[in-house]
Amino acid sequence: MITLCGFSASNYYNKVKLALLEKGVPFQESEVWTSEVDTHASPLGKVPYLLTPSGALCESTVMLDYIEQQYPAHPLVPADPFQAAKVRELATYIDLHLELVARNLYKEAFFGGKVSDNLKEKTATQLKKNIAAFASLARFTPFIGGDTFSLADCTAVAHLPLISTATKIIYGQDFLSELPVKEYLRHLSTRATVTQVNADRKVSAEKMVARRQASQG
Ligand SMILES: N[C@@H](CCC(=O)N[C@@H](CS)C(=O)NCC(=O)O)C(=O)O
Repeated sequence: MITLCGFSASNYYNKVKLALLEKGVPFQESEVWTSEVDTHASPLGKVPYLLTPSGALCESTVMLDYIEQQYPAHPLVPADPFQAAKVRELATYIDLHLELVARNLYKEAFFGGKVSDNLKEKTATQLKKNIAAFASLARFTPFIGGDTFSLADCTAVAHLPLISTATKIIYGQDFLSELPVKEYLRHLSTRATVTQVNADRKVSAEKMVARRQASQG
């Protein structure tokens, strides 16, 4: 049995959890907050990480690749090497060029901190450029890469709502609003797996807020 460590309010945790649920892989969850991470398993102290019978693994994309190879049933990547690469290309765009850039805003958007005006400006310019590029790769027909659910959907479902919310809070405008993201997420939320991830996320987010309030006295 493999164990997914982290917490359900984390978008990277949910990317991996959704893949495990979609593939029907038996797994257990271990709630680990960032202050409690085993740095032998995840040396940068990040969640999620995976405990497997062969050892620990960190980095969500690496985990998805391991899960895909270890449990080939219900594939999340097409068999054709080029189509498989296209799915990974899309997932990489969302991870690196959208989420990682929008992450600059989270401190102020979600955690009561402050982000400098300079960083907000730089992030807006970068995000606009990257979202336009992403738009030329994404399909939404009805899945992010075309007519089949793939690991790029696990990435999109986990990250796109955060990018919309963060840009709306910081700039007063959802930077993804010109793409059919709302319809896409609505359609995806009819899947039992996504419903479960979203329900667990809400409970975990409330717990996270309560923990923060308790630690601030
Ligand atoms: N590249 C990592 C990113 C994971 C990540 O940033 N996780 C966040 C939670 S969503 C975290 O652990 N942040 C705490 C930290 O960076 O110290 C992955 O794909 O797993």
